Amino acid sequence: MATSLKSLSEHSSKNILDISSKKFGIIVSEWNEEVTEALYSGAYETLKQHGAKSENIIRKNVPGSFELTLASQWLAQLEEIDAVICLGCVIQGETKHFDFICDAVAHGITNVGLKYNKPVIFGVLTPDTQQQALDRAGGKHGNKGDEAAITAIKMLGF
Ligand code: DLZ
Repeated sequence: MATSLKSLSEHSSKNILDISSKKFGIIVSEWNEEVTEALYSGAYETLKQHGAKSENIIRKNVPGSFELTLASQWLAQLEEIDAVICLGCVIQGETKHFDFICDAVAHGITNVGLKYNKPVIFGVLTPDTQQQALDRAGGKHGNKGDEAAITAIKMLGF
């Protein structure tokens, strides 16, 4: 059975944080929009369920996952933003750029998080097929957007 992220209630209570005053940036890639919109819904609702205020959740779109890095920098450099969640979907069968895009985003947003000393969460699906992506965007394998939001909250409570 695949492992999944522990929910906040299963997580150590010392890491649970009042996020009502925390400000989140969520960046959504428009490629594979059906998938990324579902990831966004999951992330947004999870933040709200854990106490984030809707006015403190800032959404920005980018054309594709490759652009997540620069956009995450634009948000992370803002003093008022506490954490950034990057959502995208790169489907292996559809692009020879798969490895380039995935590597670039993974390294890029890692560097942004280190540079600005803030959580910048990798919520990018990298499946072989669209069905596998849908299965992880509100389907039978849950929603990785929820998990990205929970990861952001856990990191803020570190
Ligand atoms: C070009 C491209 C391709 C072929 N496939 C995807 C994909 O599956 N998922 C995704 O998020 N973006 C894709 N892109 C677009 C790139 O991320 C990027 O937007 C362009 O290369 C322009 O920089």
